[in-house]
Amino acid sequence: MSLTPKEKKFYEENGYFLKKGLLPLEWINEIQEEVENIHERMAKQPAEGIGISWEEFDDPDGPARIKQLMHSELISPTLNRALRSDVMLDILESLMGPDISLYHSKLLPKAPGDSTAIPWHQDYAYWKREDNRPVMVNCQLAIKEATLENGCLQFVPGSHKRGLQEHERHQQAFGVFLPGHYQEREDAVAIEMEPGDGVFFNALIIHGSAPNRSEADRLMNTFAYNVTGNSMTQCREALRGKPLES
Ligand SMILES: O=C(O)CCC(=O)C(=O)O
Repeated sequence: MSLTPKEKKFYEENGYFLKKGLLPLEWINEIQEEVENIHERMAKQPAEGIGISWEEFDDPDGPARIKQLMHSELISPTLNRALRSDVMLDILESLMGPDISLYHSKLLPKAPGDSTAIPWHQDYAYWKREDNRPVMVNCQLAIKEATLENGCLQFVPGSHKRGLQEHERHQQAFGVFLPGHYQEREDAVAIEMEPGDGVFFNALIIHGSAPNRSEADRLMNTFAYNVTGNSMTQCREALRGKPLES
């Protein structure tokens, strides 16, 4: 399942591309089962090898809610299967060439709450080093429905062509962001998704998301991929193409 020339052109011009029905619903059901009660389970006993950032709500007695769970492939065998599947790698190959490495996989539950917006940012602001280029590609997979109400991803189409902009830097999850944090932007488009859809996006596109104003978790997973060798510290595992050099 590679991209058609028209789909690829859309990605190149806009900096993102939404692939409807990227993964079969059976896989999505399995992922949903594997991450069931994830907040409670990880609060009790975090799994080995993962990293969690918790939401910071005003009520200190409220239940602990995960904002971001890094290395989610370690807690979900189906996410691990999905990130290396031919479906995923064939699309990535058409966007970034054959030398594909995993950079990370992270679960983004986004609990309901006023403070759960993700500020506008470009991912390359986190990843830039002297020895790399912004050739990374992300895929955000919908595990549950994503809507504007529950805080789906929003992109500023074409903003990847403007280069890397100056970001503010704070010591917290999603602490690198453009001036103004999150506010509605007229030039942004909301990417509403159904379970199984995946949106691919460029490391330089400006994106963010509104707070979750619904009653339930939004549930997404972002897989970040790098071109193998484009800064070794930013490749976790070669998935296709050249093996990682030691
Ligand atoms: O999940 C979101 O709403 C934003 C995620 C994001 O910005 C990212 O993974 O870079």
